[in-house]
Amino acid sequence: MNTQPTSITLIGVPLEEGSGRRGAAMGPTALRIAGVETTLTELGHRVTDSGDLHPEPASDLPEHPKAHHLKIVGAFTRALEERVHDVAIKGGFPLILGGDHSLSMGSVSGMARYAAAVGRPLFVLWLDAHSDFNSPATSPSGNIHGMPVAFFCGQAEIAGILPTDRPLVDPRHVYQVGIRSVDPHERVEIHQHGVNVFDMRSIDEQGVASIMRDILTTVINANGLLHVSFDVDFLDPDVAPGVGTTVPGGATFREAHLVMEMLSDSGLVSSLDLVELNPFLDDRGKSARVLVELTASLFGRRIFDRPTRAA
Ligand code: 6HN
Ligand code: MN
Ligand code: MN
Ligand code: MN
Repeated sequence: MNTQPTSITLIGVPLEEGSGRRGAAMGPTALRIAGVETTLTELGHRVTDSGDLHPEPASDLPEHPKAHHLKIVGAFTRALEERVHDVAIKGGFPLILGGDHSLSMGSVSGMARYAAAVGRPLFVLWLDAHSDFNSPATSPSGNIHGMPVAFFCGQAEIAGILPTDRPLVDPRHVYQVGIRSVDPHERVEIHQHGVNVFDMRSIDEQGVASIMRDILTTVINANGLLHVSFDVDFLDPDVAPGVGTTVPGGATFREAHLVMEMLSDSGLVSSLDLVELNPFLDDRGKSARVLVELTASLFGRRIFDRPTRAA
């Protein structure tokens, strides 16, 4: 069981320009108001809030008709890549308070650089309604929050945001769970590149416990690090309405909790994104509170203690 006290560094990323609408920039503030820091401190962890990133727009990046707000998203990607890498290399756990999902281009790239430095493979658990495997060439919207997985797998080199010789994530090390909205090009791409997809039908048929057991066993056997990227729209909109891209038929409260509890038991998680929370669309802080609850489960909160079992 992962009840070891962890040194957690909160990194606020008030980024909304990747999403094509306003509101997600208020996400870090809402998560702080919902008590993320005290909740984790009460579980026995050391928590440092490093504040919000506020990079200047990257003047060397072009305007791009099919990758909106590239100068802003690119600047956040660079700043977050650096910050996440620095926290991890000092032995800390980067907990990213988003912000829209384009921020994962930075967080996952930073963890990929760290994983390469320590000689371990990086795995990514992508909890989302969407595959986020578009590129500027394939995206129907031009919104970069639909592109991060393709980016950190080296399949969407968006106009030189990060060097192309950076450590990439092997698409076969990406596990997507909760998927229920995939664009036509994405469907082809994720299949071609071997991304592991557990859509909502898989959850219905197999249950999340069996899916998670298989994923965790693979990561353990590879001595891997595991980055978890939690998009609010993984959850059913009834559970968490505070997100701009709701898709009906998402994960229930209990399914999401079980995922987090099993992740906690595994002790494998190295880093976490909480993304796409849009407090402007939320119902009196409901979604922010759910995210903090789920984060508490990932960091060791239990209903009852039970004997450890192998994943
Ligand atoms: N997200 N596939 C759509 C697009 O515009 O590329 C939606 C992307 C949603 C992204 O929820 O993080
Ligand atoms: Mn997403
Ligand atoms: Mn999504
Ligand atoms: Mn391709």
